Amino acid sequence: MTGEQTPLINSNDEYYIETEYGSILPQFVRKSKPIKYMLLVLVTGFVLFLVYVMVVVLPSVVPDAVSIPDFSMVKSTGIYLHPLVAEKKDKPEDPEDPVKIIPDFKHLDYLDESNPILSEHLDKLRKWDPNFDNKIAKKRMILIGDVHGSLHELKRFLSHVNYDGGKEDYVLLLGDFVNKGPDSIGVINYIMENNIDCVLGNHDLAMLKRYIQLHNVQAPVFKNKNGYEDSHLSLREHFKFDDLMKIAKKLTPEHMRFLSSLSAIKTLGPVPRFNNKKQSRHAEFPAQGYAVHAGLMWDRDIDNQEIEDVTTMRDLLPPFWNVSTEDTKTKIGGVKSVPWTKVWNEVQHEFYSEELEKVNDSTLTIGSKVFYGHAAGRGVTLKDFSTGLDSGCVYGKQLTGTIIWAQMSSHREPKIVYKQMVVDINC
Ligand SMILES: [Mn+2]
Repeated sequence: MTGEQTPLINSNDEYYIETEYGSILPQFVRKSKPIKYMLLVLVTGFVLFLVYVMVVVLPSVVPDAVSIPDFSMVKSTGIYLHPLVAEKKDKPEDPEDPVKIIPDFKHLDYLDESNPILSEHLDKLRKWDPNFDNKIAKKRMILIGDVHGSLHELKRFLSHVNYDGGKEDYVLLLGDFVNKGPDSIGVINYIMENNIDCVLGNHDLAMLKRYIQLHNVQAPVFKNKNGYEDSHLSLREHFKFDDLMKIAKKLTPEHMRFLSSLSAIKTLGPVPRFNNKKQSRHAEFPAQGYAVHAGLMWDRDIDNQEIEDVTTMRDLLPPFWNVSTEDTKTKIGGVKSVPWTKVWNEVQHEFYSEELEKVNDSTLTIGSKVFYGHAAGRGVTLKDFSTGLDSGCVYGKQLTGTIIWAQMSSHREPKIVYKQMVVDINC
């Protein structure tokens, strides 16, 4: 026998163990039994560690599944805009004119409670909103169009408007904060860490549907105040492993707790509107404000909207304009669909003229104004009773938002006015 023989055959042979060429183990190991046993223990330990990593550690890299509670269709922002003192200007200026430069909100103080015009205004708000006393005072509200995973641009926008992290500012994203862009999970983390609120868009819901499929949890329903349920999130199709599925796979229980707290529609309280086509002057009466991703149906009240409409609609179909569509090129009987905002504004203008006849001392708002995203193809669209803010940041265009606040006007008679200015950054 020589050392060249196959070691497997002779592995227990004393001769083999003594041979210089027959083993990969160095001589001092071969000669010492304790060292051999120690080596055996080490190898066994390593194998057990590998098994532990594969069975226990690796599966926990995909976060735990949590069940998704039912959603509220409509929620309040929980804040109100406490009117601010009038800005000090070098020359007198009509306070109802549009604002072009972002005011220095840090140095604009809240109006003092002792001001009689303020207490009259707060009384009106109290009568108008039964939940007013539970609301938190803020200086301004900032609504932002579709972010679509553009974390860097969202941060740049917020620094451009000097966002204070939520102390006296309230920020609301108008849905579709995920998908298409580079860092959807980064956006969700950022909005959770920086007190930013959102309404749900069609892409956000599409992500939740994939989460439901991935973890096989029960699909939640959207609940209206009147108990009406719309089970839009139940799965009607089987999703492949697409980009949204990759995002859904990374959602942690903390992400899910945050996402579950969101609604499809937010009530904003009084918001300014304009009284001419040029948007050059604010109207005398503000409107009741709503935030939603796509739009609202004009023919039903806020507690009877449906999740599919409010997260996907762009147009309304002829002949009765009471059916929504996402496609802006639909024709029925040769008649084209129209933007939902066209019908909405006509209906609100008609209502406005009727209500103007009935104005009394407690009148706070007339009509309803909607802030929405979802329509990058149409870009920023300012109408009396609607403001569209999706300007296609993820397509390299702009990220657009609007700042809304209330302040004392000293022009002509002193009164509280609501103001709105549009701000954008290049993406
Ligand atoms: Mn959308």
